[in-house]
Amino acid sequence: MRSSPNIIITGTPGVGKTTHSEILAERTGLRHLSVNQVVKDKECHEGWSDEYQSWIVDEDKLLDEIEDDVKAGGCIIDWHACDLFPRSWIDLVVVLRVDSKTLYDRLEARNYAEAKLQENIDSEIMEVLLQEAREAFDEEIVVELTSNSSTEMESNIDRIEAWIKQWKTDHAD
Ligand code: DAT
Repeated sequence: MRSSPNIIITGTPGVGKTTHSEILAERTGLRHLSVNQVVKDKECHEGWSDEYQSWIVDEDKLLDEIEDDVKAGGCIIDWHACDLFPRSWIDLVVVLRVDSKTLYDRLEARNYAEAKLQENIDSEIMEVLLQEAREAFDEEIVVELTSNSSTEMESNIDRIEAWIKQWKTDHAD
């Protein structure tokens, strides 16, 4: 039994996963587990895809690499996919959402190539990550939150922080 919950923060690139995760980690003492960083640092990949401009992730290796940490609890898992994580590891799945214009501006600021930019905008419009989360986890642990502005981000963080406190109270000995 873990004494601190595990939370996935997911969504299309640019929605605000890293920003939310970092602030939440600072406020709550939970650990920001950047999957991107683990994939790079621990080489949980089979090389770089030029087409997708991302690592070709070796999911088995990645899961082996993070298993002990996640099983101990208290991880904020930041990744643009969620259906690879075993259900028993996860207590809450937050899917961040952004309107297309805002996402366009954020990805353009990151110098994304037009094709990749468009692919991500389409994915956001089609709610790909939200569907993935709802298919992979019980619906009651999947929460959709909008992240268009810093006011929304503040409110999201307050909500998640309150949820963590409640989880700890409910799971105290
Ligand atoms: P992700 O980790 O999902 O790719 P990020 O946290 O790196 O996204 O954020 C992308 C950019 O958008 C970054 O410059 C911070 C900004 N941003 C994120 N969430 C925001 C919000 N709710 N309001 C304003 N700016 C935000």
